[in-house]
Amino acid sequence: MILAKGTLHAHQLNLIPYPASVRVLKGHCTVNNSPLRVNDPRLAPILNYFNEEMGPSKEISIRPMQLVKLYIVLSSSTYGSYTLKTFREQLIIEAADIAGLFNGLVTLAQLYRSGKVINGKLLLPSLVIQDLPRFAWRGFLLDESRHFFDKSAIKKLLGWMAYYKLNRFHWHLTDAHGWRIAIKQYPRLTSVGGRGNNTDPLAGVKYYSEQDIEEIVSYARDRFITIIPEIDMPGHATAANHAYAKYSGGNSPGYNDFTFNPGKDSTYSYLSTILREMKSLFPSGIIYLGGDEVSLGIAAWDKIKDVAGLMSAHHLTDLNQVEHYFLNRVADSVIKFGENVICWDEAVTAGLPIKETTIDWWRQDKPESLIVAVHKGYKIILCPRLPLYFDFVQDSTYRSGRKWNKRYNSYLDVYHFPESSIADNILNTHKIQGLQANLWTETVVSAKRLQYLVFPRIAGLAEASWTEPANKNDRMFNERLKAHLLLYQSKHIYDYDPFEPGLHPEPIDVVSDKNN
Ligand code: TNX
Repeated sequence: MILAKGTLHAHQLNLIPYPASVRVLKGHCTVNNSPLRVNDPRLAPILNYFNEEMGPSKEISIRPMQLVKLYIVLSSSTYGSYTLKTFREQLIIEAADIAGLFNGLVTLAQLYRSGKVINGKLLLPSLVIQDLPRFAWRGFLLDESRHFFDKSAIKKLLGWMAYYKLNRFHWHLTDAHGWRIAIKQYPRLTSVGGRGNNTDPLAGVKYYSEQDIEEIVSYARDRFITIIPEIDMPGHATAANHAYAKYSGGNSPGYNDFTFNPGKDSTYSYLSTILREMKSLFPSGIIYLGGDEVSLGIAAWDKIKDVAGLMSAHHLTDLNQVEHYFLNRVADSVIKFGENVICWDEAVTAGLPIKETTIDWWRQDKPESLIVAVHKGYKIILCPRLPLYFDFVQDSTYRSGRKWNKRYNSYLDVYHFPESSIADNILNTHKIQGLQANLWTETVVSAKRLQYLVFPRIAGLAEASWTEPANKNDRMFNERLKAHLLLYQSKHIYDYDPFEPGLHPEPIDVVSDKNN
């Protein structure tokens, strides 16, 4: 780029997600790259992320610390919106709330990286950016049951999420292959349920302690990311059932101990104790109750006396009604202790309370499920397998990972969502809270493969969930993305390079049998 008068184009600032409006003015803003400080000391904590992310640079001489003026202004603007102004030696961010100030700081961090160092000073263009998010929920899911990563991998991921203004981390902590969160009242959940993973049933016990969770929750909070924990139920409960067999819902072909037993009162008090502990660890105000793929293990319920008893006591005529009864009873107890709930879209017909429930639509082959959610008036998150499952491959040459009838998810497919496949009349209902990409980890064991699946699709996700369609543009995005690929390289991220796919070969952890 840079700074020859009048030649700088706003896209050359390499901002991802692209802001609602960027006005480049004449002249420069001169800054140094030493830690920022703020005009209001009460706001100092929100600089932690910026100062950690940017660090003091060796390239730039250390002068008195750069002052950034942060103002909370009275206005009714969208949560998280901000105005950023740079001119002469002034950096000013105005927002109606603290999340907006943080978003402005993240944009400033990206601007720093597109500035030019001249004579030991960093020159930025003078500009005014006015920005607001398209969606409130800009999410990412990581499955830690199939394979466990660790605290440092999670922090790295949260750091990148913040850099891309993603603000919801859906933590899939329990499933068939491992229970990954310590619960005080039920220690066997981790000592037994934490053993093994999707590729090695004998792998050592792995889980997060209460202290680990506190540390990660506060790390996320400093980056304005809310963590939504998931305890998957009544299906995907195999690991828990190995620990406490008395709550198992029995065996069905290929799916032994897959569900909790919906017929016993004690199952509900067990789960409600667990969920209360979750509430005390996660200040999200919302707990994920799963509800997916119960049909895989439901046949087992036919053989259980307690279930037959429940059905006659509550006049339930089939197992689907039992599944709905289960979800309602657990949701009721969670809502009673003050939390909202979120479930996969199978739960859309379960009759869960509209006001307190959010539905995650993941089955792109079941558009009717999304339509029912809209008609019933649920809040909705869009995370369809196509294009938002990051365990799906992003290139036809991949040998591991999923496809769907030969279709897969390139970074541009992610970028063009949701207007590429969701009708305007659905998007305009205001029920759509936002988007989420899901990384299931059946084929992901190493941090290297995790990075390869996440980068650069996370950049596409950022712009898909933040930027209005009128400001989205493939060619410009590609140019900005090239600068981000250089950043990945300098941070030792093992990314997929869409411009030179051979550059980084696919790291294969598991040869997948689902590659259709
Ligand atoms: C479906 S998405 C699942 C997960 C798998 C994923 C693999 C969902 C609610 N259930 O349990 O890991 O497919 O792509």
